[in-house]
Amino acid sequence: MGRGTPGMLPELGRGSAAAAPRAVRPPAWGTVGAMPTLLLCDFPAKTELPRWSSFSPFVLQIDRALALAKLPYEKHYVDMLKLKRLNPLGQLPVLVVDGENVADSTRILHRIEALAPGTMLRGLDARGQAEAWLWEEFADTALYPHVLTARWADDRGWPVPRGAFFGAVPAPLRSLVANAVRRGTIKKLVQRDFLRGGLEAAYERIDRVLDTLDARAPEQGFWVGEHPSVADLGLFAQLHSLRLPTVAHGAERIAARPRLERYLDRVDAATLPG
Ligand SMILES: N[C@@H](CCC(=O)N[C@@H](CS)C(=O)NCC(=O)O)C(=O)O
Repeated sequence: MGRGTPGMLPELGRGSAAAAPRAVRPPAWGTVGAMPTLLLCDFPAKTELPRWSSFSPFVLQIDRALALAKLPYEKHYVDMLKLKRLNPLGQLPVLVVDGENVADSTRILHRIEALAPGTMLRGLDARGQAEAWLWEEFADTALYPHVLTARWADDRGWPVPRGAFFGAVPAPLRSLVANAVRRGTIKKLVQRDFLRGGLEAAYERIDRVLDTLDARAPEQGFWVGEHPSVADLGLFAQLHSLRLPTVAHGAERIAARPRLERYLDRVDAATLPG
């Protein structure tokens, strides 16, 4: 599980990346040959930290979801020049399911639930399931900008993406390209109304959100029930990424909230691949 497969070419998988989600009949487990072949595509940069399987919170989320569902899979590190062949939107993760490219973390979670029914929403009634999906959506849209801000906009975090993501760019162009990508990321954060008031205002907002999550974090069990669900996968992926040890000012913000930290440690232990 989680090992690279440099020989495979998922870019050539059947594309369904931008298509609407469709119902998938779960395979008949126990039937010889019914187990789907799963390939999780990630960026080539590695954190070298075992509990942070990816720099991407969304890829990390799918790593943890596949571990929770106990679905065996391989990891594939994409050639960035071919990313749009894999997903026309140019984003990761993409999960290749028997040769079909499935993009977008939320769509992938739905597919995992179809492949291994009950694993993403264990023990939840219809209302609990709806709530779990809403928290997952909240995490994807409202928490991800915090991760980007801490790494890309803050000068203290910038050495991490600068050092990890641009190694393939020829040396004379490297800082030009890195700075252009950084400017583009900051511009998108401003457009999303997240950084419009500057870094200090963004951190004020981050701290308010983290305080609220700390107050809401369960002391036992998981976010919406006794078992881990898509709510935990979404929240964990973003908040665990915010506490990437090499971005100390992000990690300190989580460490300052012990209730939230204990909750994250519980999700970490329950979803660690291996
Ligand atoms: N809605 C997508 C968002 C995925 C996403 O933003 N992935 C980032 C990496 S963490 C990415 O591919 N960024 C490249 C880009 O947006 O150009 C999902 O949930 O999978």
